[in-house]
Amino acid sequence: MSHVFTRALVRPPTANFANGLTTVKLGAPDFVRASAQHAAYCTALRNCGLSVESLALQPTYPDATFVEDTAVIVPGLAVLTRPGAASRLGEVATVRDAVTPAVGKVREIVAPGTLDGGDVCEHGTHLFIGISHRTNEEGARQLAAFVAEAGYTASTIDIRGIASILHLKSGLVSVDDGLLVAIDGLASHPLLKGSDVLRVAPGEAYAANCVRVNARVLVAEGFPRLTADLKARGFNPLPLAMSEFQKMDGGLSCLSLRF
Ligand code: CIR
Repeated sequence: MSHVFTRALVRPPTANFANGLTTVKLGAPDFVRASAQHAAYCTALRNCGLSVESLALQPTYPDATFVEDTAVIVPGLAVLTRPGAASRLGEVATVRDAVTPAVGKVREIVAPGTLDGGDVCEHGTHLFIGISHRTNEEGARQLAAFVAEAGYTASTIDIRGIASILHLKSGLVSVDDGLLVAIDGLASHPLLKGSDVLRVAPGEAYAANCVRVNARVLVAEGFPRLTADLKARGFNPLPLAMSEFQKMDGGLSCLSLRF
């Protein structure tokens, strides 16, 4: 069983969205198209049964649309992060204001810890935490200690040698307690031994960042093999256009906090 989600926090992109951080060379995103893709994403979440709350626009932080990086939410506990990119540190404050009334207990990663929510792959009651160029060992240690209070275990996966992904969840996601989706570089990781892993075809690596939301699995549009493989395993994929967010190193999961 995966969680039943009832709510999502999102933040629409701002007109200066193209000024955010990116490592991919896919050209500048188009703001109008990004806004339309974001609106369609919100509609998809609503169609999955979630009430969607939009946080105020934050033009000072062009990456603030990637709200997932600012908090890790498990039932009854929200852990506010300390993003690893200095330009994103200021995004957390408004998320604090939104999650505090919504989730019973709030904790916070503090210096010298850094952690991006995109590095956290929740699989049942276990968290795989990516050690990346954004998330450090100390951030992972703090998160593991906090979620232990909520009955979660945690382990770390070092992704610093995998140049193709920014965050762990760019390459490893859980669609169900019984199934992980992973890129080649992660599928054989010793910590995944014994788990059922659906390997994403090398040409479809971007699609690995799919998101289970209640009865559906949101998948990036244009990746037919993963969509077909998910269907073959009994899931119900919902393809969404993501081109403009992909240009900024963002995937489907980063655009919302679901709880
Ligand atoms: C960044 O580099 O921080 C943003 N441009 C993209 C963040 C993507 N977030 C995610 O995968 N969770």
